[in-house]
Parts: sequence; structure tokens; C-alpha cells
Amino acid sequence: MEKAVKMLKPSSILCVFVLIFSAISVDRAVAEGVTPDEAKQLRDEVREMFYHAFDGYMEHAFPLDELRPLTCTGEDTLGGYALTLIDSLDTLALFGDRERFAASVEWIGKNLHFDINKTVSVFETTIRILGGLLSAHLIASDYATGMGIPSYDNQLLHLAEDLAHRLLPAFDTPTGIPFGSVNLLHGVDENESKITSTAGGGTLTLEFGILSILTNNPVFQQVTKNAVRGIWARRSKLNLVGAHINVFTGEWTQKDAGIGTSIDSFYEYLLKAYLLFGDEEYLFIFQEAYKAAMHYLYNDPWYVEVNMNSAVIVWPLFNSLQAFWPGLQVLAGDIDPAIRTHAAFFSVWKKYGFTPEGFNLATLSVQHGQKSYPLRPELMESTYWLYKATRDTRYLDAGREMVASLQYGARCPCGYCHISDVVSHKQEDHMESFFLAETVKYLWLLFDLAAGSDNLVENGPYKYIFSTEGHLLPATPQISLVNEHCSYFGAFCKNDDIRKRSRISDISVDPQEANNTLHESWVPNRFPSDPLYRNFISVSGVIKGLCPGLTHGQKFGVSYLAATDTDNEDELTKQQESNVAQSYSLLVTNIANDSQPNDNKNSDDAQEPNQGNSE
Ligand code: DMJ
Repeated sequence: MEKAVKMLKPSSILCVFVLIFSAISVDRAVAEGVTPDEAKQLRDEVREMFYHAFDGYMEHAFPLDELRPLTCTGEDTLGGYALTLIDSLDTLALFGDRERFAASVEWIGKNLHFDINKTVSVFETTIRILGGLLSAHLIASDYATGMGIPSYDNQLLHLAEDLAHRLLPAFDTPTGIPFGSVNLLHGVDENESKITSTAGGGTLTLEFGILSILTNNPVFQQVTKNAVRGIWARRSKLNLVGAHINVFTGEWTQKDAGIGTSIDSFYEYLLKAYLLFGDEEYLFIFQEAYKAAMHYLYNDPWYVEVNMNSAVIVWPLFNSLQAFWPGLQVLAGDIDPAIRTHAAFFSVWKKYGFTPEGFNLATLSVQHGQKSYPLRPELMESTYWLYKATRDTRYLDAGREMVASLQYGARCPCGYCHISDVVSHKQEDHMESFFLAETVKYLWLLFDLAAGSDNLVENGPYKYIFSTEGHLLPATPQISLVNEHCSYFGAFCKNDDIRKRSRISDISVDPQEANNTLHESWVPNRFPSDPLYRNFISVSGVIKGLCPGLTHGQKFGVSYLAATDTDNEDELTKQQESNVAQSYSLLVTNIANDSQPNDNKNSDDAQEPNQGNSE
């Protein structure tokens, strides 16, 4: 590692990546890629994958937390409360499996309780348990979802409220940033560590915010917003945040800024909290944070980790948690870099058949000690969002490869196994609950979209925000104050095919707004080389009439769709398709060049040693 860092400190070292991609053109992709019939078959295959693992869990592990799929046994990994079942609830609902969904909800309502002497992770418990319960509650209690349960009487909501009350003591810190763990019976343990991760402290707003609305108790929303403010108040002058922080002193104990390990979903929930609740404070922070990330961390198409104060590169690594980022960029309307980054990340998948936890961008090899693939969903998630935004069949092809890898490499007797080494493909006897909450869900949604979707997410009564654990959080009128987001690109586009990319409006044309300092925030890249770019400008005046309530969002640079001009659609489509035809047989990447972060001199601790890439 030290060698790699030394290699990268000189400011103009060019790393050249020769990545094995087959040449892709749109014409060939249409001819040879996944057809609608094949998409249906793949969707059904993914569904079968889910049931292979879900049934394996129910038969061999339930009510323990997780399945050991090689030995067909179970283990308690979080709190000992049927974690995998709770994490699977909304996937069952998404599949329209009324019987199993209702039976699972009923069992949980009758048997689960949280008055147990267990010390649990605040973050994991929130995203997996609280999120799973709330999502299932919102589905089960609402007949408009098609999955309402007649006998349901808010049992999951009561459980969620009880659980959240037990997590609240963690927030009692001078900074407002919560402890990483809390005992469900006794509050924070005397010897509990005061160090927590940025993702751990800053990825709680969606679940707690929904709970506040449903219970009419503002405390949940307040403590989690306070935590975000506590983190953001301690950002560096570069608007970067570190990975670990002391929740008492507010000092950063790990100053490596990045978009992956320990930080990832902090960014995610800033944007999603705005999208779900319409709270513009989150949008403002997201814009500032995103702009800094793209400036200091983005080395097209990769992302590196840098010291949060000096921007000196400390970790030239791809880590597999970063792979959610292109999906987030779709939600933010910044599609062009998302496409390039996804292609780069997918090239790592293709090289090994899975993504290792860490891939060293300097040595072009698996990072020492980070060779496993624990069935993570992030690449599938971004593949789904990019397909939804572009309808480019390359994403179906990518999804097909991921399914093949999982089937041939990870399938094991009772479920799907972690891969302990992406080179040898050795299997390990563990299956994280997020495999059923996320990995399979995103693959199924991808192929269902291609097959002509008929599901809750695409055709249901509400728009859905996905939690970081993939849980479906509906933007019902009660939950969401944003009434205008019907037109929001990617996240909310009802019929968003590739043609709509050509109609993303430019939001920065108001001369008055242009004088506003906030307006200097990031403005999405809109395919500047694309001849259709002119169309973005030309429709920009229309957008304000369409979504009058979104002017604040427009100030901050989020993209929205302009009116549909059906007359131009065919022509636009043709031009757009010719522009997305690309070859990835050779990908050349400048990891660190003269204009990159290294030349930032306002460092106050440029010499800080590497402190390890903790998970
Ligand atoms: C999941 O629990 C969530 O997606 C979280 O945000 C990151 N880690 C796993 C998946 O890799």
C-alpha cells in the first residue's frame, strides 16, 4: 500500500487500464443483447434464486438472524430477531407473494419483541430492522398497494416505535452524533466506543423521519437530523467528511474521505431525505457535499480516497461499496459520469466474476485482505437505475452476467454463499440478509422493467424511495411533502426511456439565480458532446411552468424533465442512440494528474499517515 501511495504522490502519474470489454454498439446490443423474452426468463430465474435462499433460510435458520447456506444451519448475527425474515418482507410483497408476506407479518407481529439484553449496531438495526418493519407496515396497512392484510392492526408499526425508543439513548452525545451501538434493554454500555462511522451516524434520517410522521412524535426526526448537522458542521474546508468521528469531542479519528466504506450512505440519505420529505436543508447539504466529492474524489471514471483536509490521495482503491454511487447519480440527474463509472466498476466484476471488497487502482489487482465478495448489491442497484434512466440494453447484459456469476459461483445447497476469494471463488458459509433485501430485488426489478413491468415500484399507487437496505419507502401524501416530484428524473419518471434523457432541462438559466452564491453548486453534466445538448438549453424555460414548486431545487442544480415533445421523439431517439454507441475495449484512466486534488495546498495535516480502510 505504501508503495502505491508513493507512486501516486507525484502529481502526474498516468495509470492505464486495459479492461476487457467486448465492443458494444447499440445496433449489436439490440441484436445480441437480452431480448424481452430473455428478460422475462431472467426475471423468473431471479425470483427462483430468491426462493431458493428464502426457503433455505426459513427451513434451516429461522428464527435465527441469518442462514449458513453451506451447512444448512443458522446463526444470530445482529440481535437474534429473525433478521433475514424482516429484511425479506418487502421483497415478498414486491413479488406479489401475498401468502408468505401475510404469514411473515403475522408471525413477526405475534413473536417479535425488543426488550432483550443485546447490544446492537444503531446503523444496522435501523436500516435492516426498523426499515424492514416500516416498509412492510406501509404496504400491509394500505389496500392501494394490492398487498393489504385484512387482519393487520399496526403491529409492525408498534414494534418499530418500540425499537426506535430503545435506540434513542445512543443519540445522547455532545455532538448529536449517535454512538455506534446501544443495548436494547439498558441503553449505552458504560464502555461503549465513542468512535463511530460517518455512514453509521448519518444514515438514519429516512427510517426515523417516517416513524416521526407515522407516530406524530417529532423526536425521531429531530435526533437524526441533528446527527447529520453534527457531522456536516465538522466537515473540512473542502466540504469533505472523514470516515470515523468521536461522538463526544467531534474530532475525526479517521480522516480519509471517500464515497465508499464508512461514508457511502451518508451521501445517499442527504439526497433521499430531500426526495422523500422535501426538506431543502438536506438538498443544500447534498449539493455541497456532492460537488466536493466530484471535485476531490472523482478521477474519471474512478473514485479515490483522499485526506479530508489536504485532498492528498491516500487510498487509490475501488471498494465494492462505492458501486452504489452511479445509482445515486441517476437520482441526482448526473447521468454522464454515472455511465462511465458504472462501466469501470463492471469491468472489475467481469475480470473476476465478482467484485472484491477492494481493488487496487495502482497495482490493478485485488487489494490485500479485501478479496471477498459477500453478496453485495451495490453494482446491481446502479445497474437497475442506469437501465431505468437510459434503457440501454448494455445494463441488461451486465445484469445477465451478474446472475450467471451468482448461479455458477455462489449458489450453494441451501442458499447463496459469500465468496471468500474472488480469484479462487472459494465459498464461505454465510449469507447476509441484504442478499434478499437488495441484491436479488434490484436484479428482479431490472429484468421486470425490461419485460414490461407490472409491480408495486413501477406501477404502484406511489413513487418509492429505496432505503440504503433496499426497503421500499413510499412517497405517500402523508409522508412526502413534495408534490411535484412526478417529473423528477430517474427516481420518479413514470415512463422514462432513453429519449427522456434528451429532455433534461437546464435549471441554471435564470440570471437572478445565477448571481446567487448557492447557485455555484454543482450543475449536472449534460452530455456536452451530445448534439442534443442544445435541446437541454432550449427547453429550459419550460420547466418552471411544469414544476413551479421546484424552483428551490432548481437553484441547487437538480435536473428535472421538461415537457414531452412527442413530435421530436423519434428523431431525438435516433440521435441519442447513435451517441450512446461506445466501445469499451480500452479504457484509459488518469488517476492522478496535475489538475487533481494533490495540488491543493491548504493542508493542515497533509502528512497524516494511512490509518487503514476499516469496514
Ligand atoms: C447493506 O446493508 C446496505 O446497502 C448498506 O448501506 C451497505 N452495506 C450493505 C450492502 O453491501
